[in-house]
Amino acid sequence: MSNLLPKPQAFALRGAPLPSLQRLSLALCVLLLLLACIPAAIAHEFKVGDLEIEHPWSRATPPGAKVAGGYFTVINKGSAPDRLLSISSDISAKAELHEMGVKDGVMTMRPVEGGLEIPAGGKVALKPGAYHLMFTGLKRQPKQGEKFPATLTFEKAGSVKVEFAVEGMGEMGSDDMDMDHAE
Ligand SMILES: [Cu+2]
Repeated sequence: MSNLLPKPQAFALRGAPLPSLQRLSLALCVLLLLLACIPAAIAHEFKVGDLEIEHPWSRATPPGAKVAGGYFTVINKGSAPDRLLSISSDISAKAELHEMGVKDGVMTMRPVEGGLEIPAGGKVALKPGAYHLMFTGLKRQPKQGEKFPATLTFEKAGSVKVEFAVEGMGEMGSDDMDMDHAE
């Protein structure tokens, strides 16, 4: 007779699925909150496929300058890595992807070979002193306060038109490091 009574563990097991359901609904709430935030950020953010390109910006250049930097953050919300392959803009003859590093104690800059990987679920920031775009052969000087269009091409997500907001000449972004580009 006593064998028919459920064992105490059985109750414990039945209760088990609840915490994971709570976790799931918490995750849904967070997701909804994030979605609700998107309209506020739309001012200067671009999307293509699983990628988000946040705040592309450049810097005003002195008269006669032939190069200007380009900076932004790419967020990959997808489950596969993507690659930034090329950039084009009417403001310059060419646009290159550069990375900076220290070689023999000297800060150097070199083109990124084969594009810049944007890891799945990750993000890459292009900023002064790190990865950055270089608009070379400027056709005119970007002016503080304006925006100029450019096209970014990714291996999987394809091409997207963005606008670079031009900030002041001394603007360093989040890092206090920059260097002149010999051209
Ligand atoms: Cu550069």
